[in-house]
Amino acid sequence: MITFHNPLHSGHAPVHEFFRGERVPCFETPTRLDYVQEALQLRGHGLTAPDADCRPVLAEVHTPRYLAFLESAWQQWLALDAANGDVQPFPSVWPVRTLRSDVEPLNFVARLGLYSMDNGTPLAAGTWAAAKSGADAATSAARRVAQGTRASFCCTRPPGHHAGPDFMGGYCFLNNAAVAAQTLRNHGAQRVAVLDVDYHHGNGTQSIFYGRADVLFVSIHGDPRTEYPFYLGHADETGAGDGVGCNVNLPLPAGTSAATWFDALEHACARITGYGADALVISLGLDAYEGDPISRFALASSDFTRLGERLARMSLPTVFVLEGGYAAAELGTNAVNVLDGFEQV
Ligand code: SP5
Ligand code: ZN
Repeated sequence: MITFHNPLHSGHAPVHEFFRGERVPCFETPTRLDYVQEALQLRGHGLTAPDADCRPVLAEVHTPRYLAFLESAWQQWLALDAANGDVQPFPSVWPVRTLRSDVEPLNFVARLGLYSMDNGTPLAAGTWAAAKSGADAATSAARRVAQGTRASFCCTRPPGHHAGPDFMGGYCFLNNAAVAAQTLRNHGAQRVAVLDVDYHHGNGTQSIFYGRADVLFVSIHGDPRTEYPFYLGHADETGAGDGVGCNVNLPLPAGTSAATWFDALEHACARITGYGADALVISLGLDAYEGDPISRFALASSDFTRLGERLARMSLPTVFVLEGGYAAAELGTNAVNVLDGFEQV
């Protein structure tokens, strides 16, 4: 499968995140992508450099002030104190209910809180360049499919599906799947479906398209009553305004078996068929894997082959976009199993 990689991903290499108030090593590491690229090459998939600029489409899925903040966030951090080059910035205050988010504070950490949904998404020196280059790869992958290629894979990190119109979160900065979906729309697809199979609900993608009828968002994920991102992803979120009926959440309890997960996948596929999508974007998180260190579904590596086979039977032009998956050593096998399963049908 034609695979667009992200040549700048390793510049995004924060060291630690927080778990229950303590610093722990980051789960979302450059090593993850090394494993995926190694598996791709071993199994005969080449790596192609991005050949499109995401800028125009980025402006269709994120707000100008968020993009302006993110692009210069690291320089803003260094401007506070030159010694900050060795320190990761984290937000410490957020504009929750009753507080104003329309006025940008002059204080950097307050701005960081304005544009973040959590304190689990550390910035590093190369974050913007890595995220931008990843969105270029997503644009490139979608264009290739719009030009008639059956399927493509955007092999990138940091992931994207938690990033909303104007915020980062859940290790995500720019929403690569939304960029891919919008690119397909801009190149002739009338109706695009995004199917999110990451363990965590794709709150950012949902929010970006929630009021639109031209993009269907369908997600299978851990029940947000117990699983991150907690505050979105319930079954009663079905879209708003023009987008009523174009959002489908299929939350499953932590501990759900592969058999039950595949039942939900059948339901998801039926909804996509019923919608009449003419192109498909897969938010391909591999953290539904039984060995994932931060997730609690039970898919085996062989189940990812089955997933790819089932997606191929949708018979839609398909763009795969890498999201989460933190069992790094198995990530390559699991991701490429999906792609090979797809191509074997
Ligand atoms: C793209 C994606 O998969 N983002 C996931 C973000 C999850 N952030 C919360 C991580 C919580 C880590 N909990 C550690 C439990 C260790 N036992
Ligand atoms: Zn995830």
